This record gives sequence, C-alpha cells and structure tokens, in this order.
Amino acid sequence: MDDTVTADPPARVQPASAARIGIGGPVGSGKTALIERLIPELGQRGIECAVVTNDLVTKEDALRLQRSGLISPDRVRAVEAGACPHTIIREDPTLNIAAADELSRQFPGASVILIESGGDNLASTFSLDLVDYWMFVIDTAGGDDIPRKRGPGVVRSDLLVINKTDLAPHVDVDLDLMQEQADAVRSGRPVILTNCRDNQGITAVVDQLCHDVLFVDA
Ligand SMILES: Nc1nc2c(ncn2[C@@H]2O[C@H](COP(=O)(O)OP(=O)(O)OP(=O)(O)O)[C@@H](O)[C@H]2O)c(=O)[nH]1
Ligand SMILES: [Mg+2]
Repeated sequence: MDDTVTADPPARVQPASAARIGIGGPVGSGKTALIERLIPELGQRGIECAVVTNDLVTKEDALRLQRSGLISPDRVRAVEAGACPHTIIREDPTLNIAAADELSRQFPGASVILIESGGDNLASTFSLDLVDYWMFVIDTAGGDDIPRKRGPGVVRSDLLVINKTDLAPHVDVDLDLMQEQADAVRSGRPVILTNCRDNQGITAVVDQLCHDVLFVDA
C-alpha cells in the first residue's frame, strides 16, 4: 500500500505588494523635486516604482512627472484633492487607495508606490490605511524655526527631510542647528538633509527607505 501522504499543492507565491510611501510637507518644499531624484536612484538599484500625485484642482505635478522622461507616463496617476489636501490622505483616503491599488494591479513588478500629498501645512499627516511609511519634507527657506514648532509632520513622520540645503546661507539658516533641533523633537527617528537641485542626500534617503520599508540591503 502506498502510504505516501500527498501534500497539498504549495500555495501560489504572491508577489509582495508594493510598499506605499507617503511624501507630505508644506507647499513648495520640494516634494515633487524629491520624487524626481528618487526615481532614478531607485531604478539604479533595480527597484521599480509608480507615483500618485495629489494637487488641489489640477494635475500639474502628475503632468510634470509624466513629461520628465524619468518614468513611464502610465505609471503616474493624479488625484485631485479639492480644497483640503490633508482630507484625502488622512480622513478619507479612498481615492488615493484606489489609485495605488490600480497601479499595483497594472504594474505588479513595482515595489514602491510614492504618494505625494498636495502641499499643505505643518499639521498634515498620512492615514496608515493609505501608506506603510511616510516622509515629511520641509525646506531651509521655510525657516529654521520649523522644527521647534513641533508640527505633527515634523515630529511623527517616519523620515524628516530638510531640503534646499543650498539655500541655507542665503536665508541665514544654521543647518547644524536646524538638524539638531529636528533631532531633539523626533525621539530618534531619522532626519536627512537634501539638496534636490544638486542631487545631494538622495542616496541617504534611498538607503533609509531600503532599510526601513523595503527591507533590502542598501
Ligand atoms: N534651490 C533649491 N530649489 C529647490 C530644491 N528642491 C526644489 N526646489 C525648487 O523649489 C520649487 C518647488 O519645488 P517642488 O518640487 O515643486 O515643491 P513641492 O513641494 O512639490 O510643491 P507643491 O506640490 O506645490 O506643494 C521649485 O522651483 C524647485 O525647483 C532644492 O533643493 N534647492
Ligand atoms: Mg509637488
């Protein structure tokens, strides 16, 4: 008698779903500029991505990325936020979840979906129903007192990016002090300085994402 136990066929291996990474921050701090720098750096490491943008009543940022030549235009979706950009990333993120789901279905090889919030104030945060991880982007020209003001984005984001370091000397910002004050309110969560104009600090951001959210060696 054949007493071999026939095992159930192995469950189909599901591709790990794409990590959803939110990018929030005040108007003009450099969220889209950061995405423009992250896409090639991720690509060099073999990490495919797709992008969801949120603008108030236009598709400006999506069009900018689609025309950039950095990413296939069909990997970029625009969500129009209407009057309150934070509402659709926090209170009711349904539209953003639908856009990210659609990109995941269409591009199963994508490991990362970057979700740019519409530019908002220091209080904006992401719903954890929408993202696995979120960055908050501020810039030196917004003032070195921003970390001291302890807004939720500065304090609670997984990664704080202080962009436009090139402008610091022109706006009398002491970068070391700004970083020190940011560190002081973040209970050990990371802070990275970037200059998206000259592509500085981007490697450090991608290293951090690889370590914290993609779980691949940097
Ligand atoms: N000097 C300098 N300018 C930058 C840097 N990063 C972005 N900018 C400029 O800052 C302006 C705003 O950048 P965006 O990337 O559009 O900012 P954003 O946060 O996406 O803006 P919204 O989506 O409108 O909230 C643009 O003119 C960028 O060229 C930087 O590191 N240094
Ligand atoms: Mg933008």
